[in-house]
Amino acid sequence: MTQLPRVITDDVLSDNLIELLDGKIERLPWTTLEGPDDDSIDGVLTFGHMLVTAEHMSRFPNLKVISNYGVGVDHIDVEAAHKLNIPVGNTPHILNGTTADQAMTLLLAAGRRLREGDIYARSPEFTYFDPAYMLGTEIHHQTVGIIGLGGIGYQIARRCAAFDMKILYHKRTPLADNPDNLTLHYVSLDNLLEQSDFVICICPLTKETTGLIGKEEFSKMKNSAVLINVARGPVVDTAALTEALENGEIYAAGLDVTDPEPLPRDHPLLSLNNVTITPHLGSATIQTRRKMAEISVENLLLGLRGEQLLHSV
Ligand code: 8YV
Repeated sequence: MTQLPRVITDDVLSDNLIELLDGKIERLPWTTLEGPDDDSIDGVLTFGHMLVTAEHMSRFPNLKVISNYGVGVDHIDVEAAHKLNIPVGNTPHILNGTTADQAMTLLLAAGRRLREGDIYARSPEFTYFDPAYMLGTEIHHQTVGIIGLGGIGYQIARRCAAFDMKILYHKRTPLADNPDNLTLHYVSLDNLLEQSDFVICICPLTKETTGLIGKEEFSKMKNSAVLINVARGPVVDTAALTEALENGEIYAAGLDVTDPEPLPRDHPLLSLNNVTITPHLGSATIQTRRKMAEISVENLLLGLRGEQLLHSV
């Protein structure tokens, strides 16, 4: 019997992944990564955001591929992998629309106080209608500032255009390709923070973007502004965000990611009414997660055979 490739995977995998990997690899537990040197390991498949460091890679001299289920690879030392000629696969493009939908879900929910409204509508206190309660902030015709206008950011911009919003964006270099001819205004980060009613973070997590939105940045934002983070938790300084929300420096926040993730259960952010949090659901639809499983498994199998991956970073 031929030996199956030996692949370290997260201990918890989705049913999609389990089905697609069946009979194709020998699955090894995540603890293998922390174990002794092993020249029989062929691949690593990351499902969540467990760290894969240079030190890990150095212990497996025959590692042929690291395949990530997701587009963001900030939990993998990509530079170290490149030095060792280990391709790192990811699943871009297919989740752009879905993650943009999640950004809009949070924008609408935070702006129109969906979380509080839902709780109130179910509570015994809701006995009469009062036109003065729970006023939110307008969304259509407001100004949105998108930080990081990549594939997902562009899909967010398309959705904001449909809400008649004025769209500002900031990224390292102005957008080269605008296939839908959207009216987009390239501005500095300071201008974006000062002018936006909604600030949406959707940039990759890098050394440069870690702590990008902190105390100083909140002080530049409008008191009526809403912050949305669908990027990675550490892009926003959690302590500064908590303070800004508590002190009314900004109006509300909608977070799909936090730092740390999850937050400790007694974290003050969790008791604030003006924050709406989802547990990292950016790409969490049945259809998109299926496609992510297919692409990450295809990347893994191609890498194990020494062939070019469908998508790599
Ligand atoms: C994934 C994500 O679901 O793709 C990404 O970068 O943040 C999410 O959409 C997550 O990474 C799953 O591992």
